[in-house]
Amino acid sequence: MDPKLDPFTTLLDLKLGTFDPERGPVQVRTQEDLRGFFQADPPRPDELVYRVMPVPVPTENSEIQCSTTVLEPGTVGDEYYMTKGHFHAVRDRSEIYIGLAGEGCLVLATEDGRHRVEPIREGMVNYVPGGWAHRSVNVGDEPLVFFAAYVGDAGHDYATIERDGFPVLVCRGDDGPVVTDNPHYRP
Ligand code: S6P
Ligand code: ZN
Repeated sequence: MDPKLDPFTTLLDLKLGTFDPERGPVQVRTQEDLRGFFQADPPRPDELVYRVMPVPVPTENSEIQCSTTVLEPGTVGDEYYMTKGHFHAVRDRSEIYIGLAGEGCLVLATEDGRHRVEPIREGMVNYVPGGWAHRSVNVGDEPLVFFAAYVGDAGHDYATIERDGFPVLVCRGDDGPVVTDNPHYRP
């Protein structure tokens, strides 16, 4: 075959989640960007919630996309800072997360309403099978940093999550994180 890409190398800072050199534009998500994903309205709309550092490649299933995510500590209402969460647009596409720093959890859900909550910590590898929506949540006091690699043509379906939510919420309790049923799941 005639190769489509040339090889490349970048240095990943295992604590900060940054690439040197950067491979693509950093995506920034503020509280305002997450309006409708948290139960409460954003109290500080301009405040940074997370950044995604991508290593873009063609969006074809012969390629492997990867990125790091840095999710700040914080809450909106009782809910810990979290990513929007998504199904892959091509539903059966899978993904791997590797925890680099901080303390978090990965909330997963199927279209028929099953859910799982898995830990994200330094050195942990999470496998996200096709068909499972996924959202990461920072339940600690430091940034949560993880690396993700996924099938190139997976794409992202955020609209289903914005409409239906996840079956459970991860909230700050008196003695730490509490996972509760989401009263607004699939209104
Ligand atoms: C991509 C992968 C991650 C997320 C990132 C931000 O498939 O799951 O790179 O994109 O953690 O989350 P979200 O839900 O805003 O894309
Ligand atoms: Zn994904």
